[in-house]
Amino acid sequence: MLLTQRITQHAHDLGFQRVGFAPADPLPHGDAFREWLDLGFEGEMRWLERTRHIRDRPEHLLEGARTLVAVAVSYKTEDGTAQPGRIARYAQGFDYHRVMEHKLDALGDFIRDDLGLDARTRAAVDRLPLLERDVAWVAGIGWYGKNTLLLTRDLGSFLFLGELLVDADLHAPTPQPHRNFCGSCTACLDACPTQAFTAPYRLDARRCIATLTIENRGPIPRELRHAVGHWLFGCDICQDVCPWNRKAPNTKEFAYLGRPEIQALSADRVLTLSDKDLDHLLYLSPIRRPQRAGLARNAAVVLGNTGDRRWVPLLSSRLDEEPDPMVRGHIAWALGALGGPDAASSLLRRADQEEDPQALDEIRQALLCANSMTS
Ligand code: B12
Repeated sequence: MLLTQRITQHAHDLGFQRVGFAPADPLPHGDAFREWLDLGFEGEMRWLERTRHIRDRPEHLLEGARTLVAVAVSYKTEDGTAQPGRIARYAQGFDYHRVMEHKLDALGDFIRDDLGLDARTRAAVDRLPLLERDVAWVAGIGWYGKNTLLLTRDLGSFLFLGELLVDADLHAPTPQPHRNFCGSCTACLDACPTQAFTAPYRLDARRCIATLTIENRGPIPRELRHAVGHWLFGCDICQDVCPWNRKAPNTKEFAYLGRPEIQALSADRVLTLSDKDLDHLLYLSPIRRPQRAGLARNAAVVLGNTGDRRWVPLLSSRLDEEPDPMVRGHIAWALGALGGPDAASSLLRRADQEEDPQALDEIRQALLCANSMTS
């Protein structure tokens, strides 16, 4: 059996559903990445700018790198999140970084111990500066959808990608970049509620609900809050509408199946759980990333978007008790969005005590909103 066949077989045994090989050469879409940065589309994700010249150069990640083993695994699950508040599918299970890095390290051990290759390897999953979709595309795993996600015909796009860099030549056949099967379909571009796609294959990440609810540490821009809708963490809309995802099977990987305690994390629970309880609940979960304040901010926006005034008492009590002024500002916004006399009187009461200028500004604007819909 060829080296690449044995590695592929072992990667399958480890649970990776797609495996491809590519030389560790400069990647083809490095210039597209830099143009994207020049347009400022990375927003607050300055760490992307800092890696401007290396993301398309795998050799920076492992001295003498010769080969990239690209892997993909589905995380598609039935959405089981409690309402109000939806959690993107990728985050309903355990943190994929750790699971995949661990398995890729095991693949590296297999290359050394079982195949007897004197090779150094390095696992990459999301956190290393590498254009991972470009690697998967070059390695023939799938094609770029217009929503920029890597797609396959049988597994769709609910995929995690990872790579193993190897400083040995594995004698892989020259890969063929995957053919594109999107045709004239624009369902993903049309469905985005924040109009984050400026063109096919081009996402203004500043408008993407995933950025707004996960990466963003500050306020969600007021003009985008309604469009965030019921998304508590991340967003799946541009994948949910993709025809290729309709028939894709659910994942078989235990780690990515929805965890009941995570799926039960509705927006109102986020606002009422203690820091300690939330911390325990989010053990090994990707939802830790925006920290409590980011998640509470999102929860307030979700409740404001329900249009259901039954949330006014909860929001009113949180407006008095919430320690973070940025979150108080979003709670005020939610009260303004729900409107009505009770929301207005809570806002008025808080306006007298509020010392933070930004939170006070939010309260004043929310009051205008609430008063305009007092009935
Ligand atoms: C930064 C980042 C984000 C940012 C920016 C997303 C983006 N589109 O770039 C934000 C926070 C918005 C984000 C969101 C999500 N992310 Co993210 N993210 C990343 C990260 C760390 C870097 C991506 C990057 O380099 N962006 C830079 C820009 C320039 O890339 P791009 O827009 O895709 O442009 C490329 C292509 O469009 C292509 N291209 C350009 N022009 C053209 C023209 C043609 C004709 C073609 C064919 C191609 C092409 O070349 C460009 C360079 O590669 C990667 C992990 C990694 N290290 O790669 C994960 C990664 C892309 N994310 C992932 C996931 C799962 C998500 C979410 C689904 C999570 C969620 N549910 O909320 C959403 C999806 C949103 C979306 N539609 O992209 C997965 C995607 C797996 C897949 N199937 O593709 C990755 C690969 C992580 C992983 N290891 O699995 N993410």
